[in-house]
Amino acid sequence: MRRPMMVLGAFVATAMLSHAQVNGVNIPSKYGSPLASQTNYTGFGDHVVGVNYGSELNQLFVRCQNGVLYIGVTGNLEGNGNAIHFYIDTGRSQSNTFNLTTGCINCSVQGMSGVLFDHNPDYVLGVNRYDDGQGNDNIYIDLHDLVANTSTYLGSVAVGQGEGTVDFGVKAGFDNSNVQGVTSDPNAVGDPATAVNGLEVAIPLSALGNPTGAIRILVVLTGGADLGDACRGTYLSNQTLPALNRGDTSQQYPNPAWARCPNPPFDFFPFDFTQLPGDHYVTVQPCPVGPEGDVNGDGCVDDADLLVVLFNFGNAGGQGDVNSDNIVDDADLLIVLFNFGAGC
Ligand SMILES: [Ca+2]
Ligand SMILES: [Ca+2]
Ligand SMILES: [Ca+2]
Ligand SMILES: [Ca+2]
Repeated sequence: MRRPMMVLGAFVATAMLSHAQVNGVNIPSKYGSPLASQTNYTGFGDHVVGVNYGSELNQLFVRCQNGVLYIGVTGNLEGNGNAIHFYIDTGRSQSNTFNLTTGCINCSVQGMSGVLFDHNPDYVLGVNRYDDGQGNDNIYIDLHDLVANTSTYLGSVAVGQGEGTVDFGVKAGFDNSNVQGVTSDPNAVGDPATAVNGLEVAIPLSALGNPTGAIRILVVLTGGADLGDACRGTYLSNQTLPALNRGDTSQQYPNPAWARCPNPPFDFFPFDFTQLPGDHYVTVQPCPVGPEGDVNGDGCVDDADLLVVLFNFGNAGGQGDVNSDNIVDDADLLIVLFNFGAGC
């Protein structure tokens, strides 16, 4: 009796992961432990009950499943064009800075050109939110290749409306309902773990050049950009994950402000993460796309995959629809059975 129970338990756990929508809701429940937590107050305003401003980064969650990198950030984005940037190092770049000359697609990413990082980012996923106050409230997503010097607008997803899919198979969802987490008080920063909603993105590793080595990620919160002024660049907030004060949490930093200007105590020019103690990135391992029939993406076709198909049998697509014809039926079952044992 023990083995079926264990198999069923593993199935339920993986099915919960696999079913999870990329919607920004209840992020910790889908990922487990955070890889980074905020220890710096928010200089971009605290989103509390009754206000519509505020942007903050609380905790960073990452998992990789079946060739897709899932990233969750609990927190908020004000609908004024504020942005969350994901600086991703897949091992292609040998430089800890970049110079994008691609024009103005999410100007705030271009405006970070010249910033010095602890890692060597080669891709940036930029997500900014704009709410026109007339019913159009979206996040806008773009992908920048820092090595090839290209920027691509991927599409938009409505805020608070669940999961959306944009170009390159990237999925995203943003829920701005958080009123917990860190505060705007440097003397009472608050508990980042109390925030559970925010931004989620799912990036197929194919959109990142199918990396095989470790992936390093830094998340930053920014405001607008002024590309017309060689000094100003992007308005960088004091909220990053890992936190700006990661190496010395007794220190509370203000907003670095314009990333290419001196601004005490950040009197660097340009802004320089290497001058701050601690490594400003988290490290995750890429995960391969499993063999055909590997429904749960653990690299092995076994009874757990069979159970996923059986439990979803008759559904109009979704989990268990191995051949993506929008029905879970005997054709899907046969694929799993035909490949049974592959990769195990
Ligand atoms: Ca808060
Ligand atoms: Ca550093
Ligand atoms: Ca499997
Ligand atoms: Ca099918």
